[in-house]
Amino acid sequence: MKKNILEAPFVKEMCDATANMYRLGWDERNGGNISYLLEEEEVGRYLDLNKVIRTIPTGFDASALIGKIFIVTGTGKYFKNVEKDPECNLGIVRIANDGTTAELLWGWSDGGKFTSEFPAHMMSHISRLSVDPDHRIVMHSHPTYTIAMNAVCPIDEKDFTHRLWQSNTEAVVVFPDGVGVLPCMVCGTNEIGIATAEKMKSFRLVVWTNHGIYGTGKNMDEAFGLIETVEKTAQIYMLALGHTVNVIPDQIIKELAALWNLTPLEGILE
Ligand code: 2HA
Ligand code: ZN
Repeated sequence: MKKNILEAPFVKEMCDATANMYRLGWDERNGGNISYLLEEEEVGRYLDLNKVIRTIPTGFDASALIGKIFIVTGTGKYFKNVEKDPECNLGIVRIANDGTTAELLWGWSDGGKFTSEFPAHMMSHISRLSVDPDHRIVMHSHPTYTIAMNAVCPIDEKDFTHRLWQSNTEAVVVFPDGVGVLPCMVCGTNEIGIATAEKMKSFRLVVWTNHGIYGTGKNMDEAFGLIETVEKTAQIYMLALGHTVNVIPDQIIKELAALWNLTPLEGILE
């Protein structure tokens, strides 16, 4: 007897994350998407893993993820609606043996499919897993102040990271590894997926200029907490912009990192 999937912790986590992100104003309309790598054994308690509802072409080679199972938000779906109808707004897919097909095991009950940013998500999972075997989450969002910062800052990830570290003492402690920055690109393509995944080899956070941000982590709290800290810091930066008389000195940023045994990304601090 299989357990009720609507009570699965991973479904609840997707509902909670999307609801929180919507209420923070980060994910208007169908903005944002999340994918979460699940354990086969865990999913097997809720679903018959031999029962494929339908198959969906991925449009890229995900061979490095063959057999891996993800719960993913759907294309065109609104974060605000996930909690009240998870089975329509979410899907659980397994990457098939050909590496280019996703097998739908549950969800998208209205005939839907995964987010348009599926390439960026899957390619980012491959990159993060190559540096951290405990990695699980890729989260994409459109937080307001982070995007506003893109309008007033050069497209330079070291400079962008420095401005964040200078604005909030939490910043270097939460993301000593910095924030990767991509220029403005056409979203929903394999090209932006490849560029994002390249950054993800060294960053847990990647900004898409004039669009939004990606955060990753071992669990929902880590990915969410990274984006939340960038966005809070970006809000401080934007509120102070044009009036700034104090920024956090590099020496203090270094001491904050040292206090927590963290190594700040090189080439940023004096
Ligand atoms: O899913 O956020 O980047 C909508 C988006 C596209
Ligand atoms: Zn987006």
